[in-house]
Amino acid sequence: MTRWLVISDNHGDRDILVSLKAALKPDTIFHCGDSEMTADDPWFKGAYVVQGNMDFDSQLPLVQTPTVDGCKVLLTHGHYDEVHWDLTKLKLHADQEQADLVFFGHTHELAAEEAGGHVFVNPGSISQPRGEYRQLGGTCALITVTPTAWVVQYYTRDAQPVPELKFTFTRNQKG
Ligand SMILES: [Mn+2]
Repeated sequence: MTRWLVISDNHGDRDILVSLKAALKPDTIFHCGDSEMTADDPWFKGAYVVQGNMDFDSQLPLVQTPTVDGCKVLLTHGHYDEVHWDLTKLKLHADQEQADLVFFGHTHELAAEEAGGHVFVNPGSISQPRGEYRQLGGTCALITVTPTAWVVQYYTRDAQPVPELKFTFTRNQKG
């Protein structure tokens, strides 16, 4: 069982990344972009991170597709997949990559759903939230990976779990 932190769109608010890493102690970190930090920032050491539309360090990759703990992940900010519109393009991208999990940001609205054999997680913006849950003041997602499930639990900036924002997805058993 491992715990992954998925976080996005802190827009230069580096302090919140530091405090959440310390509080949640994740095994692996995925940053979905718009950090407004540079690729060599020590906070990113050991983390998977991509470039958002507000990131100008070309050392940051646009897409990452690592296999972590036996799960194929598609990590992307989402602006090139036009996620502001709907998830049509992102779903095609996920099909192409045969991704189990897709982590994206850009909309600043949290979302967790299964579609077409992929689990899509938008952690929301930790610093500039929009949409239905913006009153939480910013969110990230902590995913507990077990052999049979991904449990997505959203957290607030003060590292408190939001009870109604917990989603369990059964892992496809691929032989
Ligand atoms: Mn953003």
